[in-house]
Amino acid sequence: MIIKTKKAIPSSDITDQAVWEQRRTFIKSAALLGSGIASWHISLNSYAEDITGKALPDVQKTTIGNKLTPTAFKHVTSYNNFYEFGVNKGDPIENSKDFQTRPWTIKVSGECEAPGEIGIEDILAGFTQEERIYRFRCVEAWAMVVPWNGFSLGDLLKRFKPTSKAKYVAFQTLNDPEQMPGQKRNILDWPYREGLTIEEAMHPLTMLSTGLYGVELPNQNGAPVRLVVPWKYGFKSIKSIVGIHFTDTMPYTTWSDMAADEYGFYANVNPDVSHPRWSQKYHRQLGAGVFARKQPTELFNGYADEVASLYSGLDLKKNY
Ligand SMILES: Nc1nc2c(c(=O)[nH]1)N[C@H]1C(S)=C(S)[C@@H](COP(=O)(O)O)O[C@H]1N2
Ligand SMILES: [Mo]
Repeated sequence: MIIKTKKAIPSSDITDQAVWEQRRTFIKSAALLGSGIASWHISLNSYAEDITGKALPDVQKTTIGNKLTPTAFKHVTSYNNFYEFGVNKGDPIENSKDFQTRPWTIKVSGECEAPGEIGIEDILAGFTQEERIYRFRCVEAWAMVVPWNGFSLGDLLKRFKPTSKAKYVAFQTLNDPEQMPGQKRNILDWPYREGLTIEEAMHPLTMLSTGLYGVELPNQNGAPVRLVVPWKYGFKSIKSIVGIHFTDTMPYTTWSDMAADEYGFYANVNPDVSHPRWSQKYHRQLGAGVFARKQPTELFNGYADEVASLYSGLDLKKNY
């Protein structure tokens, strides 16, 4: 009689609940894997799907990076580092929704003949917005390919006429704890600050970005204006900039001050210099999925032909 009853019970009921759940998970992930491959294939052509935001007027297409396949917009705009809005990758998109980026002014000061200010409207109207597809590599070993919109930082800097004493350029993010809840916590020495040598700042690849994928920068990506330095680790690409200062001494930078053994001033992408807690030899492409193979990271993130000459004579293992 017991045997008879058992036979009558559907298999789902006699299967131990955990085993059942496990099997369902397996079936689900097998299905996901299948669809993952399919959507990866589609995403080669449709990275631009789901783009939301205010279109930038007159973005000039360029050939820079036109052989690279951009990462999907949704990944680039939902997996962020922007500690002013929280320390988890999913925090900035949630916590920056109400961030006010108008009016916005960048103050330019220090070793220059024409210090002054420039408003975001003049930045948008006064400089040709180009599309440049750049690789972007974070210290945490994730990478992405982004069609950034903007122009060479040097074109803006020249207007303020830096003097021969301007050996470095320092940058500063907005300091506004009311709008940036992360700044109410003592996690970094606010405001976020970064710096470049004047040669790096004037290099034509170094970009002041006002948008991505043809739309104005989403708040979580550093609206309304941020730096993009494609051969350096992501933390050099400071967001929501309000201050630019020319100086003759190497400026204070937030991360290298906080953990000098982990983050250097130069921070050039270098597979041969490990972060103390992990190797930098490989990276994973954002959105490629957990089954995707790691890819080897290149010196200067693949931009050695363009920028290696900036560092001739510099020991890149010491000066990381
Ligand atoms: N002001 C500010 N800028 C910042 C950061 C930050 O926390 N605050 N994070 C940096 C780091 S560590 C990275 S990897 C990039 C991430 O840029 P993304 O979110 O557009 O990918 O922004 C950089 N710029
Ligand atoms: Mo980063």
